Amino acid sequence: MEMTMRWYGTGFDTVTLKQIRQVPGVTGVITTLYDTKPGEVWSRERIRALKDEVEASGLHISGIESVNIHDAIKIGSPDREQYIANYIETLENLGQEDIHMVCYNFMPVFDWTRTELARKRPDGSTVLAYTQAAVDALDPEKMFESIKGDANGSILPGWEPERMEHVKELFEMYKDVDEEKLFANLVYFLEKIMPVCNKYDIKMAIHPDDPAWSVFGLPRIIINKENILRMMHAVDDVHNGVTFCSGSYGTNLENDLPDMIRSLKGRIHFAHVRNLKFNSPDDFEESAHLSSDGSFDMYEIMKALYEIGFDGPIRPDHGRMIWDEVAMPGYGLYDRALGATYLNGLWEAIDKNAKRG
Ligand SMILES: [Mn+2]
Repeated sequence: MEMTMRWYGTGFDTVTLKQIRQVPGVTGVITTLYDTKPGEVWSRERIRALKDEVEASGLHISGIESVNIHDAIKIGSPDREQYIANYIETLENLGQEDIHMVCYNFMPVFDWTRTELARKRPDGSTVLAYTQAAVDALDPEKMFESIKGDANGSILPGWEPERMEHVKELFEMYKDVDEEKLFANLVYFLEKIMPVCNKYDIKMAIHPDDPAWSVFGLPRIIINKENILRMMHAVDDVHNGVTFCSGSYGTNLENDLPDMIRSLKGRIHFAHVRNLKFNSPDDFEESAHLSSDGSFDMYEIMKALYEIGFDGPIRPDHGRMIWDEVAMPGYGLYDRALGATYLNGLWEAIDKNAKRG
């Protein structure tokens, strides 16, 4: 595996490439063109400029998170052909710039959903949290308003204000899209892009829906082992793979994370590893990465990744806000650096144990 950190780009991220370069063991970044809109073609020039900037800092681009999917593709409306053509052009440009891993998601309307961006924990740190009761009590159109105030002035990925202004229309557009239709639209998209992925060896890595169940009555499909294996078989190509995100699949306590990792051997192209602390099955908060701080056994998760021979990029996922840092919720420097170091420590121990037999 290669340890990486997510970086949103100059002007969007409070964390600098220089800082990331100084986190022990981190050699790459997972980045994006944060100011492009879903459906827009990424030009080769802009990709190259981003690459040059990252490489000048002594790091390299380990993959893209994300190239977002336009709603027309998820809905399956006639204009999807144009947006798929644009997506293919973006993949071509990325491939020509020697970038080989692209993370994306297929969640309707909302990206990841949390009900609090700054829940205070006993140690004074603040974390992202979710409680089903808060979602059930909320009008989806107010969802954006309700979390915006805690965002520390940053634009949250998947929660772009210009999209959120049209939440009502988006719900209307998805009204005939059930889980089967969404699944069929995903398969349609994947079949169209596989030739360009094969040509440039671009590994597509779908990010799970977060939380791993339906919110506000919207369909959600990338939520468990059964569904993800169905998707792997529907388009049986190594370039059709997954981002294994422990914090997203782990929102459903019925998902056995090490078992899922083992059954996805060869198809995990990217890993997000983080811990969650459950207060009840439908109230959880994003704890520190350490096993003892949350509900997951992080050793077993890393061991499963090791045992399947995972060799893609891995990154600590959302971190807590600590030491008075002001940053995009989940994406401060300090706690993610602690997470990267902890995960590297687990990996070293697992590796040395394995080699000693
Ligand atoms: Mn994730």
